[in-house]
Amino acid sequence: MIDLYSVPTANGQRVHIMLEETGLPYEPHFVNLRGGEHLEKSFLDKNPFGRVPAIVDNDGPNGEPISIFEGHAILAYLAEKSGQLYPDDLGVRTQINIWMSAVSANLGPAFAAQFWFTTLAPERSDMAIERYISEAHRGLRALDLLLSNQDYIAGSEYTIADIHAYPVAATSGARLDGALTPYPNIRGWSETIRKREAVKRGMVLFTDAG
Ligand SMILES: N[C@@H](CCC(=O)N[C@@H](CS)C(=O)NCC(=O)O)C(=O)O
Repeated sequence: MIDLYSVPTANGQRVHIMLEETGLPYEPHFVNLRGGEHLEKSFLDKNPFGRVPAIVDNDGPNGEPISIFEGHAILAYLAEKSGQLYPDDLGVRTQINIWMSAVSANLGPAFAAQFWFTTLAPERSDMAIERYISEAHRGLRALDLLLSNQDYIAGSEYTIADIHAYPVAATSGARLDGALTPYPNIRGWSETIRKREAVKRGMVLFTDAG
């Protein structure tokens, strides 16, 4: 059994979708960030950075429990464990790794900073807000360009790279003024993914919590 520790944000949703897609049995645990649960010792034992999502696979390698954090690492682990959504072909895998890294390093942090400066910062900074909105658009433009030539991020097949990027478009992208209007290829791709039953289940997990 896998224990999932998460919240209903883009970072969490990609892991919820992946668990639903693979059909691996899991038990969901909502982490109350406002209440500081992510900074308690019991959670830091799972992720010393004190961030969700994290999973604990009680039946990990050699039958030992393993804690995993960072969405990219969790998706890769679940794909390897289940043998799904991460094709062996080196070219396809490389394309998956490029785009998962790009989403983790560029798009994800741009939206995280945009959210922080827009809604949480004690003082308003228009320069910071503009900077991170512009970085978010830069990432979305790149993804839209990629999807102008192919159905999915790694080519013709739905993979963990799509699961990694989808909530950034569906949840974080929806926060921008005009949402995804300038990105017809992301909208088309997103619409196809949205219809998957596992995606529907993953996207609503915890939405009525806390
Ligand atoms: N790079 C991490 C980002 C995780 C992250 O920033 N999670 C947020 C919630 S969406 C969090 O735990 N924030 C609490 C904090 O930073 O104190 C990932 O991809 O999993």
